[in-house]
Amino acid sequence: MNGMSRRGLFTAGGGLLLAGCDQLASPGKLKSIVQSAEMASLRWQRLVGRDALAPEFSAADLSPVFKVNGTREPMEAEYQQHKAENFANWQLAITGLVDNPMRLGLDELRRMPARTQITRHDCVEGWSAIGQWTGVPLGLLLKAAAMKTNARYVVFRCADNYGGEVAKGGAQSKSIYYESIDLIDAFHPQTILAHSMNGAPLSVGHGAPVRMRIERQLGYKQAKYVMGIDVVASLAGYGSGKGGYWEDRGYEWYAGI
Ligand SMILES: Nc1nc2c(c(=O)[nH]1)N[C@H]1C(S)=C(S)[C@@H](COP(=O)(O)O)O[C@H]1N2
Ligand SMILES: [Mo]
Repeated sequence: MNGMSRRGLFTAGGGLLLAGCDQLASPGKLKSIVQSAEMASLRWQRLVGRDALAPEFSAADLSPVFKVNGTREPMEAEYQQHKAENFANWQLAITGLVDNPMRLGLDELRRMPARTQITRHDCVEGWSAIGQWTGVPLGLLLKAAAMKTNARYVVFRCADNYGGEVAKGGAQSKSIYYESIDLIDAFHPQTILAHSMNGAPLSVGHGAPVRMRIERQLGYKQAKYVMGIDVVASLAGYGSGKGGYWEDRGYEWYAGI
């Protein structure tokens, strides 16, 4: 990322955030959307209200216990090293179809404009919990990275090699946990890269140093331990190509709630 736009991200961040949809509405982008077969489905998604906000709650509603699910701590050497250094040398990479690829440290992310939201997390396994999340709106980061007009999806690459929990019959073939969303969810105002939960730095169990909150989607879309964000035109290069660790195992890619 060049110096100018990096400064812009920190000093004019609020402005960038408000202009978060410019990227989608730029003439080149609009042209590529109109020309694509996706136009019909995008129009349909607008009709059914993909941009509506998920309900938000008050501090009194916070769950006394918020379950840790899936990976509880990535044991991979790279993650363990970052954890031992308290994530001081960890950097989030934003790469792919962007004009300004970026690497951002945890301190930098913490200094950026943030959104705080108290929302309900719904896991397909049948439990829910209400938590408070604080983090950088993903749209702000994508705006600063300047997506190219052929961008279609945002992929979150996680630190953990997940094989399922032994107690649930898992731990057979492990593969990197990853997730992906389209640009509507990417620019949704409640889609944030959370670095804090319930007012404290994110714990390892809940996804330190940063995890996604995509509040209109189910639990398995809420990628923990995000190491990299790739802007892509196709999901083919990841896992089995279905857009996520659980999607590759039969779950829906669009897990809207
Ligand atoms: N990297 C990673 N992200 C993940 C998972 C995981 O195993 N690894 N599990 C998912 C599932 S199924 C749920 S319900 C939530 C659990 O988040 P929590 O541990 O903060 O409750 O994380 C999601 N994100
Ligand atoms: Mo889940």
